[in-house]
Amino acid sequence: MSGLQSKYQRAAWGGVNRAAVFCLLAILLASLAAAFPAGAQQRREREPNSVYAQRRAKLAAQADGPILLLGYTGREEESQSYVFAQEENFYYLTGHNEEGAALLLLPGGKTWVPKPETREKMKSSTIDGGLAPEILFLPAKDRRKEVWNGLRMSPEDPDITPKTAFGTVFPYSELRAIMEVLALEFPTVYTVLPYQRELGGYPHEKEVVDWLKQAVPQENVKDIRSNITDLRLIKSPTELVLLRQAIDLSLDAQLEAMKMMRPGLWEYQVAAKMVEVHAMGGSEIEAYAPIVGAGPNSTALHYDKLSRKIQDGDIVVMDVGAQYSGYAADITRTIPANGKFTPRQREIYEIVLGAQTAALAALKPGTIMGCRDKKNSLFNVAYNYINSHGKDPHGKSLGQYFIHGLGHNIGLNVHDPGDSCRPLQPGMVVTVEPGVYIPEENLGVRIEDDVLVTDTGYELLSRKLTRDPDEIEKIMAAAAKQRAAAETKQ
Ligand SMILES: [Mn+2]
Repeated sequence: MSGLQSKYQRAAWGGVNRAAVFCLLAILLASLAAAFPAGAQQRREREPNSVYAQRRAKLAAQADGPILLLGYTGREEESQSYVFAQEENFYYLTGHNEEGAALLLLPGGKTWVPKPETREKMKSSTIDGGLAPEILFLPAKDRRKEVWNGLRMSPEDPDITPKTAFGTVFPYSELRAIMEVLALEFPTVYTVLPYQRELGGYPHEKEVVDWLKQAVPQENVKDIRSNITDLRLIKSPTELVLLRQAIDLSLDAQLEAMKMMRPGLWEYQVAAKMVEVHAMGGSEIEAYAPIVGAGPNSTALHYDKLSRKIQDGDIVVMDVGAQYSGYAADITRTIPANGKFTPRQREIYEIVLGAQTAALAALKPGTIMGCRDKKNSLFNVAYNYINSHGKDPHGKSLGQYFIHGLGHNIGLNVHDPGDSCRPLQPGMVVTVEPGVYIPEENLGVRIEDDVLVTDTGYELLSRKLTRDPDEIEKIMAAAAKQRAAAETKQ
C-alpha cells in the first residue's frame, strides 16, 4: 500500500507519462478494491440449515420482545489482508458469512400481525400482511460490487429461501422502518449489549446500540448475550465434526513440527510449516497467531514474534491451532530443540504432565474448571499437583509459576464464551492446559489438550498425538535419523 502511494507521488510530480497513467490506474484499482471488502473466509463446511433454525427458535422462545442482531459490515478493519469473517453470535444463529446482514427474531414463533392502531401509524407497506417470526436482512443486489467481489446472496435471489432456510429475506434498507413499527407494540428490544466494563468490549456492539437509540429511541434495549452463550456452550453433533477436524489438523501440524525441530531453525520457520499443514488440510485461517517460543521465549505466554534462531539446549513451546470451517482448535506441545530433554527440562515437563493427568482424571460433568476459590476445581487439582512437586532454583514451590487459568471453552472462538466457575456439562469442549514458566531458567512448559465433556467423563479429542516425553524423544530421534540419511544421499 505504501509502495503504491510513493509511486503515485513520483508520477504526479513527474508529469503525465505512461508510467504515471499505469500507476494511477493501479491506484484506482487498489482503492476500489479497498472500498469493497474482498470475499469472506471460504469455510469448507457448514452445519445444516435446520441446526441454525433450531437455535433461533430456542432463542426466540426466551424473549418477550424482538431480538435484533447485526452482522459485521466488512469495514471492521482497513488492512488489505483482511478477510471477512462473520460476527460469531450472528454466524452461530444463521451460518451466514457475508457482510452487511441483520437478523430479526420475533417472540412466539408465529407471524406477527400489527394491531389496527399500529397499522394506522405505519409508514411502510412492507408489513401490511404481518411479519414472519424470523427475518434475514441482506444488502440489495449490487452488480457493480459483484464484479469485484464475486456473487453475494441477496434478497432478490430466486433460491434465497432454500439457501438460507429463511422464509423471509428483506433488503437491509427495510430494517429501520420495520423496527420503528415494532416499537409501536413492543416496549423492549433485545440485542448483544457491550460489556459493562472499561472500554465496553468491541466497537460493533456499541454501534448496534447507537443505531437502535437513533432508530427507536423509546425502546428498552436489553441484553441477549448470555442466552446465546448458554446455547454456544453445548456443542451440536455437527459442530463437533468441525472441531474434530480443526483439532486433527493441528495435531498433524504439531507432529510435523516435532519431526523438523532442530537447533538452527528460526521460530517462524517452525510456525510456517505448521500453518502449511493446516492450510493444506482445508483450514481457512489460524485459530490465533501461532506461538512458537524457544528458550527464554518459552516463558512468554502469548509470544508471537517468532524471531529467535532456535538454540541447542532450548526448550520450545508450540501453541498453534487451526481454524476449520469457523471452529478453533487450541493445542500446545513443548519439546526439546535438540531432541533430548535436559534432566531439569524433563523434571518440569513431568510435573506439568502430572498436573494435566490429575486434572483430567477428575474431569466429569458437575466439576468446575477454573474457579480458584472453589476447593475442588480442576484448576486447584492442577495447582496443588504443581505446588507439591519440584522446586525452583531457590528451593521454593512451583505453584507461583503456574500463572494462567487451567482452560477455557473452544468453539467459534478459541476463547469461546463461558464461565470457568460453572459446572461442566456434557457437550462442552474445553482445553486443559497447565503450565510452569520459570524465566530465571529460560524454562517454560505448557501442555494443552482439547476435551469433550461426556455423560460419564470426557473424551480426549487430541489423543492421537503423544504427550509422553519418551515418545516425543523417539519421534524426534527417528526424524533426525531420516534427515541425516537424506543428507548423506545428496
Ligand atoms: Mn488455550
